[in-house]
Amino acid sequence: MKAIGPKLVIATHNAGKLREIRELLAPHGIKCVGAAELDLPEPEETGNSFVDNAELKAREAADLSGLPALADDSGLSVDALHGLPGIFSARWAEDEAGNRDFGRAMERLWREVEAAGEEAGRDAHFTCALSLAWPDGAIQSFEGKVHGTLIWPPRGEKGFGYDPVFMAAGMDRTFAEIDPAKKHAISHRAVAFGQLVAALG
Ligand code: ITT
Repeated sequence: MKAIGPKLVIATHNAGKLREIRELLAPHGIKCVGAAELDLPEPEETGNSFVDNAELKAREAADLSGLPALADDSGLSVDALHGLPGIFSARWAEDEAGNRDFGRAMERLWREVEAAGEEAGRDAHFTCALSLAWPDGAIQSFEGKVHGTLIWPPRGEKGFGYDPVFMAAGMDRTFAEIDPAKKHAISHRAVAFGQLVAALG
């Protein structure tokens, strides 16, 4: 894979993701700059998959900044809802004005899971697609998942997004109750990062 540096644009406007990506990149000595710091716009996510959307975000940021750019597209897929909200995870939290409220998104999620009945189960997984785009047109993508179950009511104050309702397989606390280091040991984002770092060689 091509080298990244001296500076990498993190093509996200999500503060929770940016924090996690910085933590995951910290041991690799890569200097990062967030999309908001560079005043980069938030592209419309028109893709039909996590990888499609990660690629369009990374491509736009690399083209506009002239620097290598890393984008993350991620979400929570619920078996009982046939994979929803999936790529619509952020959109489920938005009102008509575009303001996000994940309390509301989690309530909708639970309401729909209950409507699906107990036999539909409570299994869910997070997916994270990471795409690295270079200004010369090169692009490379990676995808990680973590499986678990939904719990109700939401628990914990750490993390972001849907973390308070997700318990990874083998754990007895939600992603919002565990320390960031524990989440980084197993999360969908950490799995995708492992692949990216291995490809960097
Ligand atoms: P950018 O596109 O600017 O990166 P976004 O929030 O719009 O930010 P996505 O379209 O990828 O990003 O939406 C993913 C949503 O899925 C995100 O808003 C979270 O609510 C949720 N999500 C992703 N990873 C998560 C995690 O580790 N823990 C909890 N929720 C997560």
